[in-house]
Amino acid sequence: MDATSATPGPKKIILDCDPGHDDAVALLLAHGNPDIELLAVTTVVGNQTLAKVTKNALAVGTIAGITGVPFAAGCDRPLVRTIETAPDIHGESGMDGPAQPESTIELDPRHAVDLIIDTIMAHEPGTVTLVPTGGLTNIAMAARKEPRIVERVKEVVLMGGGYHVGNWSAVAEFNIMIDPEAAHIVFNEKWPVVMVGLDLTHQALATPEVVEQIEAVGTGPARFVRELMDFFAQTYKDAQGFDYPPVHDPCAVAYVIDPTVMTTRKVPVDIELQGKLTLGMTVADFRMPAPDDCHTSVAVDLDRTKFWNLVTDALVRIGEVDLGTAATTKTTAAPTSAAPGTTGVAAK
Ligand SMILES: [Ca+2]
Repeated sequence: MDATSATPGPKKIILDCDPGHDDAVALLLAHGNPDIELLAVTTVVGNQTLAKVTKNALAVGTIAGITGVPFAAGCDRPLVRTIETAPDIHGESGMDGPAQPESTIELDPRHAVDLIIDTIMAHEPGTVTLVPTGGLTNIAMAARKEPRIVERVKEVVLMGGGYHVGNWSAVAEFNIMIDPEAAHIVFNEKWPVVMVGLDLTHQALATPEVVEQIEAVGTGPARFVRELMDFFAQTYKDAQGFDYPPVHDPCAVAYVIDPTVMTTRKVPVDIELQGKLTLGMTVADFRMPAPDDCHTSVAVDLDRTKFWNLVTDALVRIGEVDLGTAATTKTTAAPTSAAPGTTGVAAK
């Protein structure tokens, strides 16, 4: 695989998610950005039960006006561990805050693991990027059920982990910690893995300026994001002491759209499965230059202006969505930077 050659046309992704306030923004970004071709949306237990996050994914798909993209539900529990959800961050529904419309999207009858495998095998090798923004259960299962996907996938760009902080323990991040065995499988398969972890996503804070920029888009989907951020801000303040909430998941999508939105560093990463205090830690070995066969890298610094402008631009392009028919009124041209009437978010 030649990762350096630019593939013509939009980048094909499968979004494997557990909506989730930030997963919702990731889905809107993937749908609204013209450089992304969303092949499938799959769900996995995580922020809430599988039933709840799947309902949420379908609701976001409806709000975004997504049509013609299969949505499938996946694993309803981790490989080994008992289910652990995050109601203190995402509420009882998994996406508390805004009202949810009745979904107009019908769930694909396939299991998400099969949809992931079918989709990868149906496309040319090296063309499909996996973007997991929840626990890694579905991705690990897919790699075990059909090992040929490992060579076919272009890369795995995941939100999870952190090389110097955790959020579910002192050193482990939620998506990795809820299914560390699955994470171990995904990080140890020899596909390229880009870990967009807390080191990076804690730079993607929905500050008042960011929320204002999004709200200025003035559409239903933009108001939905604003309401998501209002709820997220409160829980992140109460549960983790953040002034503004980190909007993790769209960072992974943004990397696929434009890798220059962040810096990355090649480094061996493995998952701790034994430690009493360190279970689920993404252990990055920075002692030496990465070996030639190193297939993992970690995200380091975010270009905040570029990132939030991508999110805003996607909302502008999605435009107003008629929830009666879920038909979109996409604009044909969108400004290259910020929404009309806004000036973009200053970095820092
Ligand atoms: Ca998520």
